[in-house]
Amino acid sequence: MGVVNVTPDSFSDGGRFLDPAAAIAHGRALVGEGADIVDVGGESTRPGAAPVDEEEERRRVLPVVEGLVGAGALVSVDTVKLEVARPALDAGAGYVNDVTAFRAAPGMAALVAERGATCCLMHMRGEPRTMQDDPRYEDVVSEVKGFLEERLAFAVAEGVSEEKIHLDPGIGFGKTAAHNLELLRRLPELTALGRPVVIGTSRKSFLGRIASHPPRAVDARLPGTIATNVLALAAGARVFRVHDVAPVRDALTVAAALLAGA
Ligand code: HH2
Repeated sequence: MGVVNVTPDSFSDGGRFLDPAAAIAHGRALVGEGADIVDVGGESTRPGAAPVDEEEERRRVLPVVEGLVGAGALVSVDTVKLEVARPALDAGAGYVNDVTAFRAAPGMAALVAERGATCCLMHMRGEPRTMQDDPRYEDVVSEVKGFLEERLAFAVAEGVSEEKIHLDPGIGFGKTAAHNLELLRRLPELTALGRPVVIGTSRKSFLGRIASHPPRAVDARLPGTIATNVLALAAGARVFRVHDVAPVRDALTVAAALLAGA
C-alpha cells in the first residue's frame, strides 16, 4: 500500500503533493513501483496535527481519487469522515482506511457494507492531538487485540463482509517506541484473529530514535522501515503501508522467496 498525502502538514511529505496533479503523478509512480493499493489522505494524523474541515478534505482528496482510479491499483481513501468516504467511493475508490476503526462517524460501517468496499480497522489510543502524551498499557498487545476483535465484530454486525476487513495495530498511534516494538514482536497474536494485518511503520519517528538519528531526518528512516516490514512479513503481516514503495517491495519480494523455501 503506497501513501499519497494530499496535505500541507504530514510528518514526512507534507506540502509535496498538495497540488492534485503532483499527487496523481506521485500515486501513478507508486503503482509503477508495484503498489497494489494507493492510500489517498487529506488530513494528517501526526501527533498534534490540526483537524481539517470536511469541505477542505473533500477538495484535497476527490480529484486525486478520480485521477488514480484506473491507474492499475485499488484506490483507498484514508479518512474518518463519512462525507469524504462516500464521494470517494462514488468516484471509484474501493477501500476505506479509517484510523478510528468506525468510531468517529456513525454510518461509516454501513456505508462500507453497502458499497462492498474493503476496509482497514486501526487501533488508536486517544486522538492525534494528545495520543503521544504518556501512553500506558497493562499489556499493549492484549489491549490492541481485544480492541481489534471488538471492532471486527462490530463491522460484521453492521453488515461488512468479514473477507473485506483488514486489521492494523496502529504503530505510533498512542504508543511509545517500546509499545511499537512489542506489537511487532508479538504480531502472530494479532494475525491469530484470522484477518490480514496491515503494518504502518514507514518513516515513523521511533525508527529514527532507535537508530539515533537527528529528530527530523525522516528520509534516513528507510532502512528501519525496511527492517520492520520484512520482520512483520515473517511474523504474518500481509499489507505494508509505505511511502517508499520500490525499495520496500524489493525487500519484501526477496524475504518472501526466502520464507517460501522454509
Ligand atoms: N499511519 C499514518 C496514517 N494513516 N493508516 C493505517 N491504517 N496505518 C498506519 O500506520 C497509518 C495510517 C501516518 O502516516 P502518514 O500518512 O505518512 O502521516 P500523516 O498522518 O502525518 O499524514
